[in-house]
Amino acid sequence: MDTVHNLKTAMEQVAQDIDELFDKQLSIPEDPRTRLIEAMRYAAIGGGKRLRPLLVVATCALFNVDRKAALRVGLAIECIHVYSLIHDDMPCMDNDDLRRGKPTVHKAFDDASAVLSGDALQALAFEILADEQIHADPNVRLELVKALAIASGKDGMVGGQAIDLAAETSAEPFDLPTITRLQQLKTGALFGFCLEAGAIMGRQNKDVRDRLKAYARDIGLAFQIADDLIDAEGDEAIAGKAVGKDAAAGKATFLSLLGLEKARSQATALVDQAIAHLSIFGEEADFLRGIARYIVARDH
Ligand code: GRG
Repeated sequence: MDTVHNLKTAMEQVAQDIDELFDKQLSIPEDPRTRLIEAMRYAAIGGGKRLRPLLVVATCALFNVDRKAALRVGLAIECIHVYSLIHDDMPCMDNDDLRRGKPTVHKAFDDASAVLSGDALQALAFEILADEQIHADPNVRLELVKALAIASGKDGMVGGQAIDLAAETSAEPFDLPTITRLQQLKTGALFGFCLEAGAIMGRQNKDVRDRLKAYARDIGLAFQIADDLIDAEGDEAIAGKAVGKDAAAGKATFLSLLGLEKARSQATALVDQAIAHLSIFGEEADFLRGIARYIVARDH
């Protein structure tokens, strides 16, 4: 079987495993929390590419980490990702009606359910990482909790989102270094966690961690350029979300700053560079290489 075929199978398997884990974590209680848990299930189950869990599983596989434990780490990062999508879609932020091909949580439920389901998913991420099923050694669990807190908070995703919101009231459009920093925080930090988590679970040394971090940094930027291209040229039905939003908002993006041709070649160069960081690994890193290529080739 070729790598592309293998990657597709691995993605489908991880998606199924993550759905099953969410289903177990989010059973509907017989009390008035029903609407909250239903909103969490609506957002979390049956959608998305599950790229972040896939990255965790692929990195953990390099170091022969137990797949079940790797999937639980993947579940934690997906909780953070889903919470960020729910909150980002709300009227006070991006105000979107469509996500993963269906109405956004505040549309299907209401604003309060969207806030609370996002909040509860965020808390659930840390509950999962702190649980003994992740790793027998509490130091490993603590390291994971700290890494995810940094990646998702003010020095990571939320910080990036705040810079993004600041762009709307900025007198000048943001320049390339500012957009790069914004994206490294907003989307790159969570990718960074996925690779770092694999290294933490596999108890790797600094050199290996640095290489994996460098891979994550490059695929994070390539992912964002691909996202800009989907927004500019993509199809709403395939993307599963509104497209054409950046240009309509007059937003500075990699695409608006670099132009179509340069943005495409930059994405390809970033993927090549990401793959070069994996040179210390043999064929056990082929999944990570395949994911890097997939990130720029995707249409949704
Ligand atoms: C609201 C705290 C807070 C943060 C929001 C990540 C984010 C920050 C907002 C999401 C908005 C957005 C479209 C960001 C661009 C990149 C991105 C994260 C796209 C969605 O990720 P995919 O393509 O989504 O992995 P799926 O649905 O496949 O999981």
